[in-house]
Amino acid sequence: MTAQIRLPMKRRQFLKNAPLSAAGLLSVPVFANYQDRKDPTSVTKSLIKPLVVCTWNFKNATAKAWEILSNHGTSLDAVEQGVMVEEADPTNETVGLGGRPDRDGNVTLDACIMDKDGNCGSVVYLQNIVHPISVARKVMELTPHIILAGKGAEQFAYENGFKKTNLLTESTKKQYEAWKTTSTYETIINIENHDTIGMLAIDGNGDLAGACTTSGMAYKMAGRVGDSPIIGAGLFVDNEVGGATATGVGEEVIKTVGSFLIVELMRQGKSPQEACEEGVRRIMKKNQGRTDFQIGFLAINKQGETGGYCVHPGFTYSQFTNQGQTEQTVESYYKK
Ligand code: SD4
Repeated sequence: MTAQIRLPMKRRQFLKNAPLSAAGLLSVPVFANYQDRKDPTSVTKSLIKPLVVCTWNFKNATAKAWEILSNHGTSLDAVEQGVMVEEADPTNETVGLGGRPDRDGNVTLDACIMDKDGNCGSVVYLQNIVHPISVARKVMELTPHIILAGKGAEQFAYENGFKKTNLLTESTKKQYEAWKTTSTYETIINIENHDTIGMLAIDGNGDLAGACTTSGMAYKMAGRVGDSPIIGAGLFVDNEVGGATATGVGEEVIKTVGSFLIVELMRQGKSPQEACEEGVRRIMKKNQGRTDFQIGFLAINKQGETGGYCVHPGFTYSQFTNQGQTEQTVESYYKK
């Protein structure tokens, strides 16, 4: 049995493009038998399902994932095929084809995927392959390992039928040539508006999966690996509790093992929103007064509640449920 409630102010999130929200007020379906979060692992059923969310407003990606979920597909297939939409989009300059290169001009990709049983696969520093997420899935399913790096990952990809592709586009090549003439390397806040895609889904069976894929920080040092392919940092899923993913300056996310932290906070009873806020606060505590970086966390719990929080205003996420597709703008540690 479902009922509609209005969320308290603190938990309210703001909807853009929310065709089903009335008069600008967010309401979400909740259920009469909603369980106490104090023991989230006792919840064996997802109450809002299917559900998919991803970092930023990647509507096409959540639409693709929703197509799979609404046709009784698994959350694993949904997150893989969902993020593949962005990997294949040459205009997304932080993911896959058309991703910005490192400072030597090479596009190097990081990705990981995690399923309902806690299995995971990851590729780091992968070149010349449009869909690192699918290579990561194959690492998970076909090898005794979890992470393959660089040349070994690329070789494994070719052995599994992936084609060699030049990932540098005319646009990213031009930008790189311009950057070389002007810049010494430093991280500039929101230089790339951090459009890494991290996606979390619950399928019709109530099972969770997640995927995260990126070309990393633009003009990074050759060999640099960020948080996105590191299980527990850029992504973590525990089918008993929930999942979390991150976007932004990966070094800071790795230092707190951010996504794992958020899932563990949810295990202790926090809502996804509260857990994301605590995750950002932990990072800011270690970086007191520092304003020159962005991080956004996104989380869902087993019940299908969602939440997000970021350092600076501007982080949004896309959501698709049987109530339709929305873009949610999350609150931030620093206000405008
Ligand atoms: C990284 N977290 O490599 C990624 C960057 C990112 O959009 O989110 N870019 O550190």
